[in-house]
Parts: sequence; structure tokens; C-alpha cells
Amino acid sequence: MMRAYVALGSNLGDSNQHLLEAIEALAALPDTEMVGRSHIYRTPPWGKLDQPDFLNAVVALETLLEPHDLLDALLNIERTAGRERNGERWGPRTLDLDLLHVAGKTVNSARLTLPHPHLAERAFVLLPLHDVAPELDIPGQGRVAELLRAVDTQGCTLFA
Ligand code: PH2
Ligand code: MG
Ligand code: MG
Repeated sequence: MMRAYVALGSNLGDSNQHLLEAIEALAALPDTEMVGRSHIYRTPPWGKLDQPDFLNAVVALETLLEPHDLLDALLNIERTAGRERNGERWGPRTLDLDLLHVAGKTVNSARLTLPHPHLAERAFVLLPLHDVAPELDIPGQGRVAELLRAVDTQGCTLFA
């Protein structure tokens, strides 16, 4: 079994519903158990500012799926939520599922980089990740609690 951390985000449609359905779908993945779930946070848009606030969360999984198989499963769940990829970087989306880290694994493929290279810059990831894994040490980046202290969480609020 491998411990994997997945970030969830949505800022189109009924974002709370998209996140709740995604959490259910993740918990139902084959050979996978959901072992942690963060609060849901409302967060200001990062990267591209003229779009609605996001809801963000993180879940922890114990899984037998290899990282690339897990990635395929995440993309399937995104498609089920009506995710459209129009090529716009950092634009609004019904559901975004990002694989953040898989314990003991580094991956550098065309499709996937693990640990997620921009995790340490993003309050919208670190805040919920801190709920489920404050002591987690991200190789090359640091402990989640310390990474969180170093980012600006202004405008991020507890949603649920
Ligand atoms: N996702 C992005 C771009 N910007 N901003 C917030 N607050 N939350 C996100 O999940 C997010 C973002 C691209 O995936
Ligand atoms: Mg993303
Ligand atoms: Mg994504």
C-alpha cells in the first residue's frame, strides 16, 4: 500500500457538490482506502485573478494503484464532473484533481511530476494538506507545517 495525497479544487458550477462527489468517487476507487480528509476552504484565485473564488480540499489515500494509474483515475473523475480542457492555464474549472505526493515515489514523466513541483507556493494546497498531514516531509521542499507558515493565507477561509 502507498500513501497518496490528492488536492481537489473547483470554481465553476456547484463547487461544494463537485468536491463532495469527487471525495465519494475517490473513496470508491479499486484497491484504495480513504484515510484522511481535510476541511473545505474558500480560497482566492491564484495565478489568474479574474475568476471566481475556489473551494479547495485535500484527501489522503492508501492505495495499491501505481501513480500513473491513479492519475488516470483522477482524470476520469474530472471528466465525470464535466471538466472541459480548453487549454487555458489556471482558468476556471468544475473539478480539478491534482496528485500532490505519493510516499516514497519520485516521478518525472511527461504526464506527471511527483512530488508536485509547485506545492510549496500555494496556500490553497498547503492549508488543507496541513489538516491531514502537518508532519509530512515533502522531499526537496520541506515539512508541510513549515511550508504553510511561509505562505500568505490571507483571504482563505474555512467553508465546511
Ligand atoms: N487552481 C488552479 C489555478 N488557481 N487558485 C485557487 N485558489 N485554487 C485552485 O485550486 C487553483 C487556483 C489551477 O489548477
Ligand atoms: Mg490544479
Ligand atoms: Mg490539474
